[in-house]
Amino acid sequence: MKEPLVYINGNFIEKSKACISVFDHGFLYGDGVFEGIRAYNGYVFKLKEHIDRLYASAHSIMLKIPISKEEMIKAIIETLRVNSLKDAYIRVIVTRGEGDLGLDPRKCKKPNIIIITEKIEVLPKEAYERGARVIISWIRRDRIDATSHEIKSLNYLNSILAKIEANVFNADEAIILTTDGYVCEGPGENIFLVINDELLTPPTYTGALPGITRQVVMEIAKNNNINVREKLITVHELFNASEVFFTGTGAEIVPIVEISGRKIGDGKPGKTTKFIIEEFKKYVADPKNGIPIY
Ligand code: PXG
Repeated sequence: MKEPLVYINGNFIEKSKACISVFDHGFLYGDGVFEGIRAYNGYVFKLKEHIDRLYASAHSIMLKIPISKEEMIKAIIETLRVNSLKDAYIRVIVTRGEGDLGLDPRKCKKPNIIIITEKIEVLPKEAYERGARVIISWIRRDRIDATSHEIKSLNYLNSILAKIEANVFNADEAIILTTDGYVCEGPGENIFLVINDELLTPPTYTGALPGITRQVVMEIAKNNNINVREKLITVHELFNASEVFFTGTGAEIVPIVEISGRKIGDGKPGKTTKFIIEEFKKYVADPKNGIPIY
């Protein structure tokens, strides 16, 4: 069988041979940025938005990506083409590059650019049908004046610790709070609540990633006369919401039916959640929301 090809700095390398140096600061320190993107039926969904976010993340950590946004878009499209893909999960990674064993990023002269196109399953399939059972993790979101998750950096240990906690308790996923105890997001998902028929989501100043799926869900809500707004959310409000769901490129939209042992609503995916899922499917299938691969 033909091996998938991975883009590394302009070259296409077979997956089993696609390697970068152990001296790369992305590997040594999580020093770099990334994006997770999806292609649906031959169109890369919200590609421009993902690229803008990638370059914004890089800007914040003072990492100069050596190719332009247009070249990056071309490279992603080309990677999908050489792999003959129409539907895919795309991971774009830009690392600080090879340096020495010290922390100083000035030692890293050339960022590495990697593009992987793959399939991904973020949560088990059953979680989508019956709804996810999640726990609130003891680990708090990194603060906005620390390694804020507004920046999509390679430093994901904060999220992984929460994921480990979910695994320990056999839960499908974790919810992460801010250091003040407000609801923030999932390890790789934003979160929404329905209270009194209104859709609520935490503001990104809680340290949550400004998610592209989150943005799309807010747009879908507005277009369908569902009130939606950003609001600081307490755990009490979360437990008593009539519906809760996660959003993310990898996860897409996941109903949440149980949080730390408390049933949410009637314990089944709610009507607003189901409506948003259906509208989201239509939205991603619309060519005007993506960039064509072929
Ligand atoms: N919050 C965080 C911290 C994320 O990493 C989202 C929210 C959702 O954002 P988008 O733009 O995708 O709607 C993410 C998404 C995974 C996985 O396996 C997810 C993400 C990154 C890596 C892995 O679920 N990011």
